[in-house]
Amino acid sequence: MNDFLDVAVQTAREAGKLLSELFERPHQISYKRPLDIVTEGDRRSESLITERLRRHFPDHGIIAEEGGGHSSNSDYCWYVDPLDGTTNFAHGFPVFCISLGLARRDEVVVGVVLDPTRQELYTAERGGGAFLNGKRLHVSKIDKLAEGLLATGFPPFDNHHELNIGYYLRFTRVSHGVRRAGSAALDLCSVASGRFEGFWELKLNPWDKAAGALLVTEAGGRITDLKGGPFKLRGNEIFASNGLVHEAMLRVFSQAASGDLPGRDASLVPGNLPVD
Ligand code: 2AM
Ligand code: CA
Repeated sequence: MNDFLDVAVQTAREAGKLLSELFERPHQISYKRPLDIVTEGDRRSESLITERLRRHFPDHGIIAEEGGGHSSNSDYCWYVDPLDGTTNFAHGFPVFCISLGLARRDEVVVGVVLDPTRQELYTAERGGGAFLNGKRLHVSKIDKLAEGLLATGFPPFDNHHELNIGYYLRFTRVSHGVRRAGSAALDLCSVASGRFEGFWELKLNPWDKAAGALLVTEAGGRITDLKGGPFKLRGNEIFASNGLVHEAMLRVFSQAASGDLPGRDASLVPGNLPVD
């Protein structure tokens, strides 16, 4: 397993160097479909990563966001996000990462996430703990939702926006706030490192969450779907927390789903805001 982790770390570092160089230059943006962008960074990082993984593990499968992967009969498959946070990268907002997860028969066994801006390397092996730059990670000890900092995301091409805005509104009212920084893999790492108490998102792909999900569980956190059922790598929903605020957050999802959303307050319209 060490070899898998070592190659993933080395590969992520090389891709991180490439993305850092490209980040300093003007970006050429193309559209996969309306609102869904891709940059030279996504493509070149993916070519580099898939080339390295193929060279070291020729029989492993690779599923990569920009389509550079290949299937195989092996039990092992790499989930590659060569640039998580593409929209941030394209706009010069320095919150993006590389995410590499190795699954054995759909169970993630190795996870590596590199934030090249902060030089933060997150690593995990199943059963071996989670680490940030070599230092052991633990989820936070905050056990009250009212004292928690949360995160979510809104993929640009998502017909669940309205549902998630309902959750966003509710959680904003009952916590220290809900961040929406634009990289699901980094959000999951922030749950693992104790910066966030919880994170959820409705429509992610396996490459966004494979590595981060392992980081969270290896740091002592909990991952389910939004109803508390088992997390599925190929499923739509992900809800990760430090475990301590999990049940309280599940209650909020269930209240919101049953239609118990906060009502509109007529006084809260522009030009008519209350003065403190
Ligand atoms: P990306 O930057 O690799 O595309 C933000 O909420 C999260 O959603 C990011 O992790 C982002 O990953 C992901 N995302 C962006 N576009 C998406 C799409 N069209 N479908 C699903 N997820 C997407
Ligand atoms: Ca991506």
